[in-house]
Amino acid sequence: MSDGVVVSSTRLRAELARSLSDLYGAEVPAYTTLVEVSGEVNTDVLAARDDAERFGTIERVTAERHGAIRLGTPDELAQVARVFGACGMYPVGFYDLREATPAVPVVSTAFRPLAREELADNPFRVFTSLLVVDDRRFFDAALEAELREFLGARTLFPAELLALADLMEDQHELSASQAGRFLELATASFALSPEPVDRVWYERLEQVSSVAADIGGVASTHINHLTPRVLDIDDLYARMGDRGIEMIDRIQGPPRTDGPDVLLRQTSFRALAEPRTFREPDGSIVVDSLRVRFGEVEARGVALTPKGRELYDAAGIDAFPTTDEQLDALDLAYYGRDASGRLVPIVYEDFLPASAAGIFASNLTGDGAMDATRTGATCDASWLQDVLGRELHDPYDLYAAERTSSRSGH
Ligand code: OOG
Ligand code: NI
Repeated sequence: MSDGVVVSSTRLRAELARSLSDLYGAEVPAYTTLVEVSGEVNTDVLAARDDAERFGTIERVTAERHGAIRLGTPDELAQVARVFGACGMYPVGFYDLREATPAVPVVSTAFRPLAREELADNPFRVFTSLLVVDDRRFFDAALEAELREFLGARTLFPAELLALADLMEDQHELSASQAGRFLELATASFALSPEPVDRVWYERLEQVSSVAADIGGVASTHINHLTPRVLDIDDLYARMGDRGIEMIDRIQGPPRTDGPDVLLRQTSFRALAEPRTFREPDGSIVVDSLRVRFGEVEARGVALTPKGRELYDAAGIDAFPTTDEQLDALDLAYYGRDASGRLVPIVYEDFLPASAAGIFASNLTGDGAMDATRTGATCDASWLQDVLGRELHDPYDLYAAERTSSRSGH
């Protein structure tokens, strides 16, 4: 980026997605294979199917990534909201993964662009989880206090990064050099840290939950996975197998049908052992490994209405009609209309708690230990919104508004 040029939040988001993709590819080489195979599948689907771009242009889909990060404190979440806000990414949806099977001691949201044009330009989104340290089913009072002390002493996002983020949100632009610095600092704050991991502390947390150890056992955060989007996930699954990369045993989300693709389908390969340095109880530093980060891929379909989602959760995808017209007429899925009045599916831009829990579970090192006889801390959507210090958007409101505006000719 040369000087004299100003950088918009849209551009900053695209650059951040690219920069994190370069980082993750360097850290986890199998990710690069996944991106390559996704590109091959997308090229083939584009050549074979007239409607290949019905859920987004090939440019959007090729650049499309979602990341996942895990944080330890409300302050960290409020800070990352400013970093993502600078990139035009806002919190959408509330996911309580403590209710999943197996339960994971986090609540989550996803930062993403809201407007259709912004999603079309670059749909980068980040599934962001917050450890619930005061949930007594997982952490007793003593462990909570130690976690709070450990987490309170670390700084994930440097003050200079946060100042640049606030500047972008105030002025809606940064100079090229400010944007370059923002990207450098933001990318570094999501890189895997070379800092030694305290072995005893990490293992204590791991006994409760390996997600708790990944969050609270280390002094920084990191991208947990970065997920490309593919136009035919069944084909991708088969091709990864052919390349000798072992995927988890299934594709999560609605199985393939003859009807329109709905919601989100995902699959992943299991976390690979990565070298990490540990500090042993005697003070010595040794290189060992951890399996935390993995590769995931996703395919997206039309967003379901609350009525459609209820039907899906209760009866599965086989209960659905098989045409766009019927899905629309029965108010099961969201559609806009194009200039000639034809139905255009509104793409599902969010996540599925059951799949998210499945993704977490397929990569946990043990079951952990939860005491279900105790009660959990109440961390609901309104609590999360207070923590974020900004509106927590409801995905259904966004889809409904888009449908309305598309049909009233705006
Ligand atoms: C997040 C898991 C959720 C997805 O695609 O459903 C997720 C995590 O592992 O931190 O990314
Ligand atoms: Ni994911």
